[in-house]
Amino acid sequence: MGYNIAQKIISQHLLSGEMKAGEEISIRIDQTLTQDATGTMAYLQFEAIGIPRVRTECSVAYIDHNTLQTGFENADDHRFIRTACAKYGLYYSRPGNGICHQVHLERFGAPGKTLLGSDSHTPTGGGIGMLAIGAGGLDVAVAMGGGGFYLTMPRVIKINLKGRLRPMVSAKDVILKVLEILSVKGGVGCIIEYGGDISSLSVPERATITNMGAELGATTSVFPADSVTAAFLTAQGRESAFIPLEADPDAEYDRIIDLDLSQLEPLAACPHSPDNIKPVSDLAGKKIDQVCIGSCTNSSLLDMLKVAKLLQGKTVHPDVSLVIAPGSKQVLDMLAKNGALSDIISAGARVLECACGPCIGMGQAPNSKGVSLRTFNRNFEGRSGTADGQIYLVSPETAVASALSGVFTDPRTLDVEIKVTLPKKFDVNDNMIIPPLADGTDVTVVYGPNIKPFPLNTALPEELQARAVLKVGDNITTDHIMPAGAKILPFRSNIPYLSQFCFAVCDKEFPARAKEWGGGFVIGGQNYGQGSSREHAALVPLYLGVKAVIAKSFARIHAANLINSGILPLTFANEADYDKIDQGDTLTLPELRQRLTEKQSLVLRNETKGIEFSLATNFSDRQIKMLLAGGLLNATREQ
Ligand code: MIC
Ligand code: SF4
Repeated sequence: MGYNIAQKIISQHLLSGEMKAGEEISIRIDQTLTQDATGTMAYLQFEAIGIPRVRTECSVAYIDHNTLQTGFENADDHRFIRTACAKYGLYYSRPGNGICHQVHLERFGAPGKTLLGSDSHTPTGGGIGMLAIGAGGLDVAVAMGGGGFYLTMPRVIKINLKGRLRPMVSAKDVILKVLEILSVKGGVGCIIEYGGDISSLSVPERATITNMGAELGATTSVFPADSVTAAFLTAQGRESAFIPLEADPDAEYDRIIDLDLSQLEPLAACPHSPDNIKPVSDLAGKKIDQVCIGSCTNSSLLDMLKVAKLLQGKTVHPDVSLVIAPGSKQVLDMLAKNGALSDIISAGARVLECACGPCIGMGQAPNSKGVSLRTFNRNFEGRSGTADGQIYLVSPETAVASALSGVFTDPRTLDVEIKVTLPKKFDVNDNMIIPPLADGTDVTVVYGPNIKPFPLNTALPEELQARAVLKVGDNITTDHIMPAGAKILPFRSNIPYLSQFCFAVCDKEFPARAKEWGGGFVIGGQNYGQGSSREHAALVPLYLGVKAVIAKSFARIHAANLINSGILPLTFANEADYDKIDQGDTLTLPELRQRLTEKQSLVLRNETKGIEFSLATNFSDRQIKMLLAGGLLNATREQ
């Protein structure tokens, strides 16, 4: 039997385990990336591991999230990361150079390579044929030190494409359609592999699609590497990085979904979930307040050229604020040189620096109850910075058409034709990327006062007894658990400070209650911890004394982050048992160490209700070791 693309890359990087769906495997990581909001923790952890220099082919630290600098914290963190890069042998992409995923695609991504990034949208690299996976900072720190990355061998779903997108229908509409089909948990445990007739899709379009595979909960998404990929790499002056990559003709898939591009129409993900999809034509006429264009999903030169063309000679509607953040310095520079930037500025767009910006709530919060159309990838409640903001995810074409009219507008109703092609040569100027030093031993890493030690768990006791300190429903995101945004994000290196905001979106009293009750258990529904890779959503609960999360199911990265921190992610053997726990109940997990070691199912006793039921566990030996030791760092030290 032949291999699909995912299996090909995995087999070439396999360090341990069997390539059988559901089995734990580990793979060698060629490249890593971090961004600043997860990076500070990752470099502190790298230091704690104690390896003098990174052992990957290439590791890059980007500064793109925390760039508002309303106080000293952001700039201090940038300096910490810059000096850590110099000491430990990493590339440093300076603030202003762009969003990690966009820059990595332009300047470092390469087909057939593995990339591990401390950001959930690392699968953007799948657009160029990489196996690019998002993970918590500690997993990335281990990979930087040359350690393998452990994951469950995923099932592979093929999306078989045919036809071509019609005018004004966009790559964004492709992935919104896939989200409609599969939902935000439909990709859990899977790699999404695209195939069929992909020749009409450019690399940036493919990257938009693989980027938002994160919203499916997928391990990653990947496209073949073909002549389109080769042309993109050549245009970036990196033709030597190209290798062709396609699935074997007899490759097998766990599921095949046929998608006819020519049948797609402009779509929108409605509040507050990326899989809450409606056709834009159904929303037509609805008044809007704000439009934001950018983020790692839709900030490429191709996107921006389309936007500029549609804005040319027009003015943004008086009731709408239009903000645009190009994805990288290369994009912004080329827009400036070819005049497209002037079209954007004259139309009245507010041009932001090349960074994540409003996507992570760093400014540009909409007005109260404001309807905001964004080309971003997440519309979780409160993420925009306005608690009752109504965020819709749309394509750049829909975004501009609506910004001009002041209401939701299907871009196909515009009387314009846009034909935009990528240049044969991008303007390459890596002057904002500081390459690694040959020898960093003499460099002193500089820590600012905002950098506080991260919490470390202790070995698991034989029995755990605590109260259900919080009970939440399905699809809880890491933005619920540990919100971001302008007021909180600057404190990513300061867990004690962050802890005041833990679960603030669900229950403002949670941090105080957790302190008063001495921590406890969190009870969750389906797909607990979906969304970002931020390990702060594990470290902060750890700091507040959370011992276990008992849920119907978990998102991949968050479950791994919990285990790395020594917090037990446990699932109900019978989902209906979720109803048998109320917030405040006292719960006991007896004979914990013994049952885990012997791989028996765990028992949960609800002391308040006088009942007990079993929990399903499916931990690997490695995970059990970590849980017993109180997390990955403790387990490593024990070894
Ligand atoms: C996000 O989009 O939520 C983030 C901010 O990029 C996160 C990482 C973080 O929380 O720092 C992600 O997607 O992993
Ligand atoms: Fe940045 Fe938004 Fe992309 Fe996260 S999703 S990396 S915040 S642009």
